[in-house]
Amino acid sequence: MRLSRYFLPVLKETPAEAQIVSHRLMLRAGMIKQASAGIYSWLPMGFKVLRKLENIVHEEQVRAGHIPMLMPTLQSADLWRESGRYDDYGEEMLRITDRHGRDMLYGPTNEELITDIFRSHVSSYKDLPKTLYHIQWKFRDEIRPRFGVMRGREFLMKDGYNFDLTKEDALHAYNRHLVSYLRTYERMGLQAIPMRADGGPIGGDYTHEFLVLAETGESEVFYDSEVTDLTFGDRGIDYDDHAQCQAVLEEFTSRYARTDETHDEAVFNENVPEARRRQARGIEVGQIFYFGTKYSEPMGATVQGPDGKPVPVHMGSHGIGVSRLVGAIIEASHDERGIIWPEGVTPFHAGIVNLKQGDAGTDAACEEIYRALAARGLEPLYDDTEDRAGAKFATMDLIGLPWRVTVGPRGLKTGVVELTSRRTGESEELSPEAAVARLAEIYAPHQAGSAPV
Ligand code: P5A
Repeated sequence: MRLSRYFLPVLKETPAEAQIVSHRLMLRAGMIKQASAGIYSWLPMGFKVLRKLENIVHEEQVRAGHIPMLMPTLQSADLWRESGRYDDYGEEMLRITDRHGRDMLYGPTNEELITDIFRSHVSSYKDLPKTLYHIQWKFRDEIRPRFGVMRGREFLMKDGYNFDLTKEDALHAYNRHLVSYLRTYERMGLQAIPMRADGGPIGGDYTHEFLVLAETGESEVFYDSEVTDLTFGDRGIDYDDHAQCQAVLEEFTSRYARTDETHDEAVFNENVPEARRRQARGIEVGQIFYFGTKYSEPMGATVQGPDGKPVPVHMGSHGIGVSRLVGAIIEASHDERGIIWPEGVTPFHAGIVNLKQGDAGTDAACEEIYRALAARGLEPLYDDTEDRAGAKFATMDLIGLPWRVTVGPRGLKTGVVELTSRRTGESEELSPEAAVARLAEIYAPHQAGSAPV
């Protein structure tokens, strides 16, 4: 993409309404624009990051054997009356009446809708297990939407739902989700720690939240510092292997790590040596639930069991806050000059800065690097504007592309360009070909899969 043709409305001023750094940087970098309280338009660069996160989520869900689909945002109130949640959900639910006077709602979550789909089409235990998921906008009429996309009213969620014959199978689905979530967040350059939590309006008392530690996080958390040493890495996993998935769950959840909803000071003090006790704040980027037959029983989602008798299926639901993650990644990765995107989620792989726009040699060298990067499957953002070098550098630093190639007449005289890391600020002088080859090498591990849906 050439910057002269793109739509990147960066702001010079720091917007006064933004209280936390991710919100400020998303506005300044031209990623989002507030449409109304807690509701945002995703401008091109913000949208690009959102799509990258969606792709990672899809890839990891499909890898775990989960099936993508799409349900609508608007739902009929009748289904929610069946489960009993229509009245329970309270003021967070946006209720709408259509022209025929029918009660509708903008879905805050989809347990009822998916249970209805399941009961209409699945009748035998032989069709189990099944896990279906989608990535769709949700609406929760939060009393205090704030912090930009972190606590929106409209937000993008990946929500998945498992249907199993037995509790044991459903707990395997739970473990499978835990493993796939660990992989998902690590690919986004994040450490998200599973912590014992509370079921809230979704239900169930077996649930973990995934938290990214950050001072601006809305959740208060208590944990054994050893949990921050754990990484999933690139180990192999067989998602059908119950014992393997259970072992990962135990590895990642056996140490004390809880949100304030379930924190128990006595247990904390007794089980964690004082030097390892931590109290901090975190951003909740996902939550997994096992709730058994809470929805299947009242809604009649039964299958014929092996003995011919109908049994309600065991269910769980599993959510990732996709739009919130954009903010969470920025909270975890920025400096005073702007965003620093992890390679796995960056909107463009590298910026190209032309120090002397209009100079035939410099322009040609930039065009060649642009073409060569694209030929390697990389997407550069070429600053081909007439701005001064200082302004071009400031924009690149603000929008946070992990790598910058700087091209100027002086370097070209000796056949070199400069490759600079946004994270360390370190620069290397290389031939244009070597710079392209180096970027291809850096990004190779992040280009492995193509999105399955
Ligand atoms: C699990 C999937 C559920 O709704 N039902 C379907 C279950 N869980 S949850 O924890 O309530 O939400 C899942 C994730 O969505 C994100 N999230 C939000 N993101 C931005 N703004 C909000 N107002 C908001 N509310 C929830 C969180 O990341 C949460 O973990």
